[in-house]
Amino acid sequence: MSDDNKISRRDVLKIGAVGALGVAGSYYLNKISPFSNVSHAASHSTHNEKSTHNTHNMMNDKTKTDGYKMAERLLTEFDYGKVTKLPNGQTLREYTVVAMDKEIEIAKGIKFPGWTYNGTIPGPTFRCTEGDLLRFHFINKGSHPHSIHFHGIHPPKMDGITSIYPGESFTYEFEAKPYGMHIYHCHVLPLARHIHKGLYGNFIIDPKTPREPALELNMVMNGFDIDLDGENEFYTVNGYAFAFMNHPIKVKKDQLVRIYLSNLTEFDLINSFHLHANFFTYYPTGRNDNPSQFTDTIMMCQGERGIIEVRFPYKGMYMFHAHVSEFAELGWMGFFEVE
Ligand SMILES: [Cu+2]
Repeated sequence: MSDDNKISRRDVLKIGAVGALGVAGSYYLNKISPFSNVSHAASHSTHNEKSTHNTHNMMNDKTKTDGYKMAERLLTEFDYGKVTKLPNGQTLREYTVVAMDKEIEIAKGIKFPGWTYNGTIPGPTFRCTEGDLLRFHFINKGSHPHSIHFHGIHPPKMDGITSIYPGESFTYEFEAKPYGMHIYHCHVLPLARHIHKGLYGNFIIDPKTPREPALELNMVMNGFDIDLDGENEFYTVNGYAFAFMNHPIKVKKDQLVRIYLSNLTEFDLINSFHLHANFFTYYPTGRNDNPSQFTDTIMMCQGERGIIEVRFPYKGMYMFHAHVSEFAELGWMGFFEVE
């Protein structure tokens, strides 16, 4: 079949996106049009070629833009909530989560009209310990209905499949279980659009016996479809293209590094994490009782997540990136600088 008469899954998604976004979608298309190297009509292969010149500039940008600062902050910031003790001794953690529309800088000079939790893409990294009682006070100040769907074990009525309309609020309450590396995201239809616009993040439930001390890093793999054609023009970790390429993550030789990694990339079936010149131990879903892997490359479908543990035996620069070459060239690559 030629490309002309083939109706792809992406074409179907496109129709869905236009139908759902209507006037707002057109507005954003017009708004981003000055960024001429991302053509609305371009196919996946051609926009990759067109992006080459700009991405080369982005790869060599050492300035600390707002977008970069957000990605850097999300790398090491964990939200433990407001902590109190209940009469029965249980720890209660309360979080306030506000859905809001916000423009996010996702590459140098490129703004994405995001739907966010608390103003960042990805949203905050919620963290707690197995057995804690969690209360997420969700307030929708956005322009569309949203929800929070948590992965984990909880009563179905706390599962976040019911729309919370703009101006409304809802409190999700459940006990944190099982321990591991989880995610959360909006679960309102059309799902691809609500997730892709930025409503997702990592959700870590620590085991009751703490893990070994380490340099802990939070990484969410994602993509941005800035022209709303159902294909991503940028791929990142933590929301900013080439963030850790231009500003390498500093680690110490032989130090234990633990990465909480998830894939929330919409429209592409898989994403991956590849580390150069080293091997790591990978724990799927952050479970020590799952069979682990000792490797330098893992792949993840959307929603898949896990924990990477690694030590660097030599000083120097270690590259890491998606092993899907196109994703790497469109923003998803970085360095560890071992000192
Ligand atoms: Cu939503």
